[in-house]
Amino acid sequence: MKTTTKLILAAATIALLASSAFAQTAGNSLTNGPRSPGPHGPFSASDFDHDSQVTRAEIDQFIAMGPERSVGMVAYFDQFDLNQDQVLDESEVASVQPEFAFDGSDANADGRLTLAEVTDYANERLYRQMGLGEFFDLIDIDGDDTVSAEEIEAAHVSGQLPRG
Ligand SMILES: [Ca+2]
Ligand SMILES: [Ca+2]
Ligand SMILES: [Ca+2]
Repeated sequence: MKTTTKLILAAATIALLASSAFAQTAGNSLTNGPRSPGPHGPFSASDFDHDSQVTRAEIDQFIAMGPERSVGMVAYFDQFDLNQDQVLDESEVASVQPEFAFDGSDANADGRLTLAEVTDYANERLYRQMGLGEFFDLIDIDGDDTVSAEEIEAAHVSGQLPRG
């Protein structure tokens, strides 16, 4: 066998291994949850300038990065359940954009999502049940278009924003 042929085969093998490792990771995140959870949920993820508060501009930018965040997870599920059988089968799951929209909700890790699984997952956090802009308004008690560190802490205390 020529050296170049061997090299091509080696490269193909590496590519195959890399793609199966990627598929493994993607399957796990569908089951195991958001890739970068923080202590303040969406207010950790959207504090882009790390000043411990979230402005309207920051939350709007975060929503634009994940359209499911504008409507809540159950409403977003409906958009991908094309045959309306209350299950996202593997082909429907494959059509989900962004890919991470339902991360964490595949409780039995079978690669399919039932409406019950997504509803149960959404019910664990108020911010998964409603549009994130609406949730921002709820936590922004003084209505100054900024969720301050104090308002985040108040939401932890009230239970509207569980820690972690
Ligand atoms: Ca900020
Ligand atoms: Ca379906
Ligand atoms: Ca405020």
